[in-house]
Amino acid sequence: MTKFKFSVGPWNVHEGEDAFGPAVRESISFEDKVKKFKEIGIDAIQFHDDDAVPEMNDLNEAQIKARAGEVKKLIDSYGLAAEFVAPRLWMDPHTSDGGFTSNSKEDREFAIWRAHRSVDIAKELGCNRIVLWLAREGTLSQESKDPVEATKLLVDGINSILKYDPSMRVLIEPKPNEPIDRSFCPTIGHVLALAHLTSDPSRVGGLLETAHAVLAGLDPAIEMGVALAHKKLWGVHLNDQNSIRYDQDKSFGAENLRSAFNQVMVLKRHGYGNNGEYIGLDVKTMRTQKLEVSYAHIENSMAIFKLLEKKVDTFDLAKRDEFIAKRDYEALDYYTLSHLLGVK
Ligand code: XUL
Ligand code: MN
Repeated sequence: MTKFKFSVGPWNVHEGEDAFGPAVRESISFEDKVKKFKEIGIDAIQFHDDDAVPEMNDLNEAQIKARAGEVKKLIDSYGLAAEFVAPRLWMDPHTSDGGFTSNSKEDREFAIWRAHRSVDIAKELGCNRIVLWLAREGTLSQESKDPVEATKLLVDGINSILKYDPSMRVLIEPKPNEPIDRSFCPTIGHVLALAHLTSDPSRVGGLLETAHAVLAGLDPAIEMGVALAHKKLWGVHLNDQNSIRYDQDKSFGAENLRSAFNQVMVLKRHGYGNNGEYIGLDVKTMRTQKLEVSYAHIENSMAIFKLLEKKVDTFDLAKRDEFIAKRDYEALDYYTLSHLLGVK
């Protein structure tokens, strides 16, 4: 049985600023975060390109690689691996209209430059996964971009990564909206379809985030299952989300425990992790929280995952099959809920 490995990004411990208010906690240095991640049982770090190499736009390619090499030494010294690198194609003034699908040729070239630098950084960090959260690849004003042309531009962007380095795999992280109004790649189904348009579909797969599936009005466990059936679930971002609101990144299970149970079940039952995939967390602590408890949401998410693993292991499959045979799904619902509640 796979013992799951956990990963988290440095942005998951943050100062608490949001669209309506400023930071409420002091910053914690990258090294302190790494040290604490190791202490609480994390195995690997998720990186944006500029988490690894801040101010990278001001550096040349050799300097970027050298800085990434230093980060590799640092994480090695704490016994942590790097899971992936994701180009941050939404923060820069060059990407206000999107990256690969921007209407500006110069800005599209910038996006490709950042994607290639992410590959360089990934190689220095010893990982072969590039995650694309296509944050602004969509529209605010729908007539501003043609969806057919935009899809072609997305494919060109992905192809350029595949060509730049034949050892890299691309994991697309779909999200239906926020910060844009309408995304060109909102769900795992779109990811699978997009993968098949690229020059090497065997190197393009998906990373499914719980909250993003909920924002699309879809069920996270089913999204994961569909990707698993295609052998294309190469990453997950477990967290939670209260319905179709802003992206909340709540602790895993905090909102929908039964849904969390079903996510753990599908991952465990279908060999997720057997090829080195991580249980990635993308969780943010509440803005109310004090600095001293800046990591509790990560520890709680891992603890809930492990508790739900036990619930999956003790879920009585013979009983389930009996209810299925009788097509008594009310009884199956009751059994599932009472099992989660610990009723004997
Ligand atoms: C945004 C989000 C990102 C990606 C990585 O909603 O989930 O943090 O996971 O770029
Ligand atoms: Mn995410």
